[in-house]
Amino acid sequence: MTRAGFVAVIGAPNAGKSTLVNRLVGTKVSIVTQKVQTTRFPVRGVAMDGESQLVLVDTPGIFKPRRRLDRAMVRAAWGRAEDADTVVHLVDANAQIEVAGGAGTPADRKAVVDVASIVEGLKSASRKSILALNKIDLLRRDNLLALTQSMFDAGVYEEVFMISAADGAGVDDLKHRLAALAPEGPWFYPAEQSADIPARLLAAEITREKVYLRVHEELPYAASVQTTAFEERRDGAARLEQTIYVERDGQRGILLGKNGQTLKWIGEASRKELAELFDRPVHLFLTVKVRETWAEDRDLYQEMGLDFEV
Ligand SMILES: Nc1nc2c(ncn2[C@@H]2O[C@H](COP(=O)(O)OP(=O)(O)OP(=O)(O)O)[C@@H](O)[C@H]2O)c(=O)[nH]1
Ligand SMILES: [Mg+2]
Repeated sequence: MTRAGFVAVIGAPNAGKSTLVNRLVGTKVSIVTQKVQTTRFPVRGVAMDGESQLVLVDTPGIFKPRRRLDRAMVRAAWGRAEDADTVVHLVDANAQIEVAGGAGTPADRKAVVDVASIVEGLKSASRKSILALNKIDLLRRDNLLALTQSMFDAGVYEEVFMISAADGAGVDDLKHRLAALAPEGPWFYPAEQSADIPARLLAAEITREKVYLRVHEELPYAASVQTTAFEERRDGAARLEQTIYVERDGQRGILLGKNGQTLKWIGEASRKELAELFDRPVHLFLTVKVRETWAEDRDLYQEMGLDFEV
């Protein structure tokens, strides 16, 4: 008898959701950076565990949204949680413990507030979920006991796992448990498929990841990437054209860098990874355009599978 289930991984921004989904799947399906709000739309990865198939749904971080795009992201995350057979609430345990001990960065304190609001959300939706305390490679195990206890007291979790998505500790245990919880039924995808994201969208994501990695300040939130052409050439190579949209002229300058060096680095890093991913030579052509209102562009939301009206 086969099993197949949808597992939504939700959590505050930067908790490590995409890192966890990639690790469970065993390949990169969703981009990862050190910045919050990296993931902008739900991404599906597929993992097999014995006769069980897990469709892992990586979601955007849940936080207090302001802009239209933020609202759409948060809405999408809760929507996927609602639809899933199992919800994993992933928490950056290190941030929680730092703040509880009176330390922590402003980002850690923000994460604590976001986690509290997610617990409230789960409560009001009467949604039982699995708590996964992440980033345990950064802390001592005895520090985790108090955190586990206090989070369990919220009454919204059925079980707890302590993991490191980064080094893989505890991830197999979590995977086996998720596989056992999957409902009986036929698989949704062929066993060898690991991702379900259109190639041009994935290609745009890889370039956006390089933008985030290279340009650290406020610019990432002001940037978006679109693949405008994707051609298979006769010689077996792929030829891609992408546009990076930014909101202001100054941001265009930052992205280009001196003599175009920054953009060149981004293009080269992305091209290399795309060649590996698509297993063929890639020719990548990047253009930077200023479009103050890209985040108000209906088509973009449709492409990302997000609701425009939220
Ligand atoms: N030390 C450590 N770092 C981790 C772990 N898991 C993720 N990270 C790091 O945490 C940062 C955020 O990881 P992501 O996977 O992008 O987090 P996310 O929850 O998907 O973030 P958003 O998409 O912005 O909501 C990255 O720098 C990761 O390398 C972990 O287990 N240990
Ligand atoms: Mg993410």
